[in-house]
Amino acid sequence: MRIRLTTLLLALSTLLLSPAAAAAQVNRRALAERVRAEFLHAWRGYERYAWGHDELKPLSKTARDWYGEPLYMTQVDALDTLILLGFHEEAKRDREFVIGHLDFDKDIYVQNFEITIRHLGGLLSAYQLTNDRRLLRLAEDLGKRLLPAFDSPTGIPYRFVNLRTGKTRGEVTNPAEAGTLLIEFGTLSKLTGNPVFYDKAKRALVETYRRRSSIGLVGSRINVETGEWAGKTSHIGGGIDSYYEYLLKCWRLFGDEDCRRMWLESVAAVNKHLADEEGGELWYGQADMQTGRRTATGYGALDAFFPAVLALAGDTARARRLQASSMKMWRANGVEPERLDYRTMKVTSAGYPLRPEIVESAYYLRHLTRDPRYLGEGAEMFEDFVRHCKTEAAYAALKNVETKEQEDNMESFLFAETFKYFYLLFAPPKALDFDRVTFNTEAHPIRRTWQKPDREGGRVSTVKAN
Ligand code: DMJ
Repeated sequence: MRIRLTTLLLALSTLLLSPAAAAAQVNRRALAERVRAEFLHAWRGYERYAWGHDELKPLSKTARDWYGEPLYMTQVDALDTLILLGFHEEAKRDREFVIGHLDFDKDIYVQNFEITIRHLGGLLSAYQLTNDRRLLRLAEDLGKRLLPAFDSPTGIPYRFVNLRTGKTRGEVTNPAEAGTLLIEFGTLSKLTGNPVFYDKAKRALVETYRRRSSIGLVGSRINVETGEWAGKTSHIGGGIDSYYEYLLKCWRLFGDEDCRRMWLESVAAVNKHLADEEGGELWYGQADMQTGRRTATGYGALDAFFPAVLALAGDTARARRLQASSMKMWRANGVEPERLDYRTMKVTSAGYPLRPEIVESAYYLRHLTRDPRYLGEGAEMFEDFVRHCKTEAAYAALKNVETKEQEDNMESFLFAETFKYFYLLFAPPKALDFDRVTFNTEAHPIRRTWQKPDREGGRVSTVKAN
């Protein structure tokens, strides 16, 4: 009842007041506390029904392991959020469990990208927050086991690698999986003093970029053995998204000037060929990577990361406009779908797997513009999120945002990202110093605890972009 009343008041104030005035009604402290309470509800469910497994299935109250045996996906992904939200007892218990049980010496093929952003990112971030060197040792062991993935003729990594044997699989990958590794591998190099991690991950990023078309766009799928594109549709959504994110962020985190150049050229091409004006609104659609010809007008929950990246790069004007479009997408059904056609606003993929990107963008925009409207958006989304996704045991994905039917699925990024970004949006700035961290794509904050780049133009590795 309390939730319904709050929702009603919020909806009324949004209707009657300007966005800024509506946002002024947001009680940030109370909302931050509510986020903590909801996080704890979901965490307790995980502890009770799935402790020691990768994920909780929130409707059947059973557990799921990605690879048949657990790699403690949720426990690693959630650790820094437990710390940042101040759940110290739970964090300690989780950390000791991970250190006591996580062993990467397993005869399983793991997806290099997913394990890098969740495990490597999670372990490195938790190490920086706790100074517990056992976490760094786990990260280093994992990093070494993932290295064979990069042993392709092009240096672009295979998608899967066996953690014990180093054998690889999956020769057709995409820019996101190839290019979303440098924050984690680069940080591992900085913290261990071993440059091999930085060099391999940077080469993968550079080799992907090198294969951009003459108009500066990358495609959707690439063969790591031949370097040929196997899918020539360009966009900013899933499969490419975080490739752009890491070009920008690796410049920010490492001062790598090659990343700066690659980012600036790439974002110019994206803004020229993928940005679309539709009825006075800004969207980003699909285009042929070679000609720039528009091929589709799809936008979705994953694309909604882009306002955060644009804002971080200083382009708040475009970031604001795109966030307004993302909010239109959210409001059309009271929760965003995986994908819609922005010309017709028809949903083309109806699920909501608890994704964080739109909240992440509200958080970045709030921090970088100080505009209270983004608090109002966050409050509105949080009410919807709780109303539709909360279950007796935890939180559940939605199978269909139009019917709000739930699905027996709760990905670990709920803890790593969605709750973290909601919390940081409402919490006082001292909860985490935005300007001193760079979030990896799984929202694991990394601090530059190593020396600033030297006078060699910020060159931090032997790999150069051309
Ligand atoms: C996360 O694993 C990461 O944010 C990734 O970059 C995209 N997909 C999910 C969240 O939606």
